[in-house]
Amino acid sequence: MRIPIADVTPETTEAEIIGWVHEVRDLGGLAFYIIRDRTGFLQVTIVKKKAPETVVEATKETSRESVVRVFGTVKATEKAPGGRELIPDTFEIISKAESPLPLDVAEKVPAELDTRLDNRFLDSRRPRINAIFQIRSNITQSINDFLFKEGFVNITTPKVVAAATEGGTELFPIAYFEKEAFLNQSPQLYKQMMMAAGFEKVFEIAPIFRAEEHNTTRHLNEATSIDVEFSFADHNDAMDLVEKIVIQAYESVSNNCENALNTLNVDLKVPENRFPRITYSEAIDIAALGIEEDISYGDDLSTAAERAIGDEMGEHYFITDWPTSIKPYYAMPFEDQPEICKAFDLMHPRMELSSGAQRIHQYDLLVEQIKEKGLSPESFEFYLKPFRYGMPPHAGWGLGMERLIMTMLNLPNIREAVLFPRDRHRLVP
Ligand code: AMO
Repeated sequence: MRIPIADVTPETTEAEIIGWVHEVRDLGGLAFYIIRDRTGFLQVTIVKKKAPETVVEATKETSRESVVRVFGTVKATEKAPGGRELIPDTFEIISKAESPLPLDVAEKVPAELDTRLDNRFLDSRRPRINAIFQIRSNITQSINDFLFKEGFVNITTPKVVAAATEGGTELFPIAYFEKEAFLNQSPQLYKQMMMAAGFEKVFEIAPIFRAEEHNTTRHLNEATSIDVEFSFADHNDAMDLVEKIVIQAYESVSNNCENALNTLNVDLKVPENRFPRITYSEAIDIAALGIEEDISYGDDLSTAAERAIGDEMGEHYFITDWPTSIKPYYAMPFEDQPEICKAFDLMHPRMELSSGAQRIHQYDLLVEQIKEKGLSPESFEFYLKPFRYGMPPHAGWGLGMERLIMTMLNLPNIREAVLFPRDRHRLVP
């Protein structure tokens, strides 16, 4: 019976393992085969004079990254990884790998990101890459668990839609019979509609599509958004919740992914319990001191501005009190000062992680704001209708999964946090 490699200890007497041939070192009379499965490595040691003929014959045929089944006696030894080696009685090639390999899984030969992404199935065999996706899986699980425990209802909203939510320029048009349709930029309108549907607390972790023109290290054309919307809540409640979610994601990874973090050489620091909150106007002042280009009140924050503020803050922080003019139509203006609104961004020193707001729940005000942005209320009819029949006050946010992972693990490129990234030039695999 096959056992995982991590379960083979120096005290084990016999073991059958199945795994990939990670490395071969043939010294003539003596050969070492390092076998890898997702739990670890095991050295198979073959003394050719002593080993069964069938074992020696099979190893002659074996190439790196072939899948093999090995059965034999386990011996404790200081010299092998994990303090044990396997002396085989049988050695069977289950699936032979062609040579040369398109990518060196053992990482002796470095590979460009493009080559790695072209061969993602091989790239992900590398323990370092595999570790990223084990951590990603843990984050997904912990966020789901947390939100379910808090009473949130998981929803699934359409990804083929008729209208833009976040602005018209970043839309992907698609062929949808005789109609004009788009890939959804955000579940924004649908999650808000679910407040009128009485769910009170909803969340969705799903793809969003953005036709970003530029190829950057922090934008994807298909990203994963963690979206939350809840009723009888304001922007402060929404900030408290996203802060909690981020901290508990760090805690979960810190508590459950020790091996993966070690493999990645990441010394994870769980953030402090409260993230500082600065206003947009304070953020502009900090940026103005730190960057060469001109920046003034009412401008969006450029990458350079975000970096300058991030350097100054040095930890996660919120930017609050944004000008109403540069936030989406659905953000609630302050009652006493309508030129600023109850929107916020959650920032990591490297980049924005999340945007959110208390939303406008009054029909007339919402129509006014849609018009103010130069959009036509008619194209939002399906969204506006629920606001006419009892819409509770509500708030929410969208948190970028890949950016959360990228900043947590200090990855240089957002593509590292996605199995099959979609960017301007990449549609396959
Ligand atoms: P926003 O457009 O700021 O807000 O998106 C929310 C978060 O999603 C992530 N994100 C991306 N990540 C990678 N590549 C992209 N192209 C990309 N675009 C967005 C970011 C960002 O902070 N409807 C609002 C949210 C809300 O108010 O609930 C929205 O979509 O981490």
